[in-house]
Amino acid sequence: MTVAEKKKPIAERLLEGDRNAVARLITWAENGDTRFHQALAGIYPELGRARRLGVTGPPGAGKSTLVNELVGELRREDRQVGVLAVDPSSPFTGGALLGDRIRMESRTIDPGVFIRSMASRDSHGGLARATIDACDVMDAFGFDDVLIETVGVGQAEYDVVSAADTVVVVLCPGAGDSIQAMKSGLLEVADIIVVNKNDLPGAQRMVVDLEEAVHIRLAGKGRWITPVVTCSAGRGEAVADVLAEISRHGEHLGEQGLSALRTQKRAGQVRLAVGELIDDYLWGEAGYSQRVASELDAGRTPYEVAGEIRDAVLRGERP
Ligand SMILES: Nc1nc2c(ncn2[C@@H]2O[C@H](COP(=O)(O)OP(=O)(O)OP(=O)(O)O)[C@@H](O)[C@H]2O)c(=O)[nH]1
Ligand SMILES: [Mg+2]
Repeated sequence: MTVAEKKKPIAERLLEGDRNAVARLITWAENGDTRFHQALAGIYPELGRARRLGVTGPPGAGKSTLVNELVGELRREDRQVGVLAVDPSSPFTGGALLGDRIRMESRTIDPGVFIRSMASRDSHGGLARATIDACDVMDAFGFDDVLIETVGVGQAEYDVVSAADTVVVVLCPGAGDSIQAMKSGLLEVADIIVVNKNDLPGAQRMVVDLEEAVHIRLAGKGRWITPVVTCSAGRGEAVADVLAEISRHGEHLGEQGLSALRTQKRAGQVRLAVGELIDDYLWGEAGYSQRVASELDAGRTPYEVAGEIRDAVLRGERP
């Protein structure tokens, strides 16, 4: 890289197809580095071309195997694919991510594919924000599809997957998975439910149970009725059916629906950012911590103190 190239704004380098810029920007996103904000301003007008697909589900359901197969299908259509393997449960690269890397290795030598594992150092909301940012980076780079894989075990993961236009929930027969999924709210986040490992007994039964559950639980939610499809990612069977449902969901949304959905998600992103900014301000620069301590010492309840802080902020008072 020449000195002149290094001086070029990173947003520009990204738009020109520099893969190092992809990696660097995603690292900034992960670390909550504020240099990302400036870079985003440079790429923002270019966003919106990539299809963003979330793949979630319980541990071991076959998400990585399915993602790998989906990537294969998409590559056959000559689409450029970015993959984000997001691991909310282990902020510092753990074994599962290494496993994912190895499983996906066959794809990593393909220049039409970019695979990145992601974690976040900060807790609440940090990973959701980083995932959205990383999707934006991949979108601006020019990937046709961005696949986000995350283990679906709780709210933090659902927040992560909310960066997607279409959410695929992967389940597999055995271990009471369908009941678990119904309890944990996985069905509610699903646009498509995949019963993977249909080479194993119990898959058909599970499809029937889930279809029933979808009709009971999700009826009237909107015109889209969450389809339940089955495949064997491990054997590479019926993966095209999953992709067909993904496309069908995209067609269902249509240009207007997609645009409305994305605006809604951007609004959520703004709320997240406002929360973080105000939080930083109050407990950093403005120094409200001291006031909290003294009011608590004076015997006030936490809610009383919180109310007073809000009122003080609204009055423009400094502590
Ligand atoms: N029998 C069978 N096994 C499968 C199938 N797909 C995946 N597996 C196996 O299931 C295990 C888990 O697959 P992964 O793709 O790692 O599952 P995952 O959901 O990504 O797992 P985590 O990321 O650890 O939550 C592996 O041993 C796979 O080989 C399938 O269609 N049939
Ligand atoms: Mg995995």
